[in-house]
Amino acid sequence: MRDSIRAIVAAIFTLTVAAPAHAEDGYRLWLRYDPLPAQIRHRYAAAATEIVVQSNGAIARSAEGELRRGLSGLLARQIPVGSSVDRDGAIVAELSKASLGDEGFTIRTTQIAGHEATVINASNERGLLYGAFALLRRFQTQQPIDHLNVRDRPKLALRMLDHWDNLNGSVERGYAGRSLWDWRTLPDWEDPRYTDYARADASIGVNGVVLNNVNAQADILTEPYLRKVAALADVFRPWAIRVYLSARFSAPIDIGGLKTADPLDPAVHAWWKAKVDEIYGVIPDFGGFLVKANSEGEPGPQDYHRTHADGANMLADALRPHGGIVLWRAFVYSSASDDRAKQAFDEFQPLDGKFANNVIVQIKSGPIDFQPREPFHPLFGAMPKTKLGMEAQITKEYLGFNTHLAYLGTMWEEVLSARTFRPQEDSRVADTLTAMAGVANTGSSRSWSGSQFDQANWYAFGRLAWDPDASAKAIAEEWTRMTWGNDPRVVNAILPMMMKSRQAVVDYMTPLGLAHLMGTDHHYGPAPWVSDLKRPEWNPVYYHRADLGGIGFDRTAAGSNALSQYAPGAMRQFTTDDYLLWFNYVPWDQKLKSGRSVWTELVWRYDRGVDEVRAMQRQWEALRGSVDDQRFDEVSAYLAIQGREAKWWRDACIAYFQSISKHPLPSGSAPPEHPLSYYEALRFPNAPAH
Ligand code: GCW
Repeated sequence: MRDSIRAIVAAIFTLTVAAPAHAEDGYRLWLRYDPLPAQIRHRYAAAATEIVVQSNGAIARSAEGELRRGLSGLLARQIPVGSSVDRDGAIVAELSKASLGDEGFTIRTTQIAGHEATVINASNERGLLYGAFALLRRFQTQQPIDHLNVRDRPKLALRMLDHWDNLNGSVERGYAGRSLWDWRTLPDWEDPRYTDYARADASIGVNGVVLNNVNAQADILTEPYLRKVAALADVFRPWAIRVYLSARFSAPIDIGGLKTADPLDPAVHAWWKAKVDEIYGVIPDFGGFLVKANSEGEPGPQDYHRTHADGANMLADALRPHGGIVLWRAFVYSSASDDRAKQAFDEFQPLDGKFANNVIVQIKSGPIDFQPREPFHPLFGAMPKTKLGMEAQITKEYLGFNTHLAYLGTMWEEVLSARTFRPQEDSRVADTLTAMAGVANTGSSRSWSGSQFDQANWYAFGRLAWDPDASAKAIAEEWTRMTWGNDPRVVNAILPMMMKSRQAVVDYMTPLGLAHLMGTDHHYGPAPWVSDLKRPEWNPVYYHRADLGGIGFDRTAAGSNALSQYAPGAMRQFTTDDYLLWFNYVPWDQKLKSGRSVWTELVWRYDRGVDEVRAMQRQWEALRGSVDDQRFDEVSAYLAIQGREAKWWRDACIAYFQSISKHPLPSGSAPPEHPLSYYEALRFPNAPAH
């Protein structure tokens, strides 16, 4: 009897004391605001006694609410909101006459009305909002908050998330559940989750959101949908976020009853103008259109023998009176080109100077398609008279979906800091940009991104779009502290895992500059052997070109000469073995800088990738008990999946390449678990999101 009472008491104790206040499912992202340790709270206490936001707009109210929510949580007491400074330790946000830029801010420790205060200043409320999040971040990461003299502003004007969300609720290449937008219940029901989404975006500086897939349905432009879009725009506006839509180029035919979508046809022009006017009637701050045209079967101006510029400028004309813009994608390829990697450059570079000034040409980070490693896209720096944006893929279509831990900050840093050598000798990719757009990895999953660590990629994208010169490592540390806590043991374990993770994926999927070896269509798992697809550039064999003599795609002057699309100075960056097989066809026995032959190096790198995942599994296991069980278990399980799939990639690719190279495995390297035929026979009809 006594034992059972004790058991009940113990159970109640566990429930009331040990259970976390929140389900640890990752919903709160990096905006957790759990109480800081007591001694840290004590240190901060005198500097956060009240909140005074002296501006009346909706964005200022967002800033005030977030400061209150954040500081009250972190400091474990209600911080009052006042209308004037009447004690030491106020946190003040107010507009200033100083010109701090459209979205910039300062945070300074100073005196107001004889009281010590921390003051956020900005030229408008957007700056106040970003300043509020920046200040909260200091608390969250336990940085000093005295003697502050911070000045910051975004380096890029446009920091966008592109959602590849379909109107039926599915998400193309989305691995985090269904679309966040419930088109069926909008505009009547504004799910509170829309606000949480906007808060998260605002906290990292995202200021534009494309709601629908670039493979667009024209229906989004019809009146019922526009009212739904307007409802979302209303939710996002107080968080300084504008709404954009993907526009289907054939919309005048699809929903407008016209016979053509020819951009030079006056009726088409008039249709778009009227449509745009209608949109601004319901969404006065509508951002503009994103367009995928003449790409993967989408309609476009080339259907009428017009150029990309003709198409983009026609839409830009309609948007200009309202201040809207066109984001025109440069992701084009076809079987006509002898090398897919060259086509976008060949089509777009000659159009430099032909695009209207409210058009941004949106270019994928690399010349093919978001592969684990690509050289930077040669268009960066090559269109000095055109505004350019970089499209990065946050959702991990080619890096293991949501179950592989791969921190993409390092990948984007690599591209952004790459030297283009044009238009100036010292130009880097980052210097050529007006915008960055990230293909979102969000969905209805409780963790938003479908995994705890994929949240880091959403976070890092926003922070890099704000400052393309920021360090991926510093961003990873910031995110880790906010998401997993400031315990040095935890931070010191997670940070190296993140920093090595992307190279691990490169190694176990596509080492040495290989690319596009994944299964057709669904892109799940390895299939380097596929050679029978209708279009040559859909086949993995097109990309690796392995035969008995060697492996790799010759893009030098002797081959496709894609290399010549780069400035001569830039080419030097591609002489490392990381890009070897992207640019060169090399004999299997050629010796590399490592002293190993190409064949041995290939196997060695596949092994290194698998070993790295095993190391991550051990490093994570050591954190058992140091982070909450719920998230710990999810990460453990996903790392186990990653471990299995890394080995699958390694085994299948080695089995295949060995069948081509006819070389024995280097000593010490384990033979693949199964014969090649086993891997070739695997089928995945239910792989997600294609
Ligand atoms: O990488 C490919 C994807 C397609 C995508 C396309 C694009 C939206 O596999 O799903 O379509 O790129 O970027 O347009």
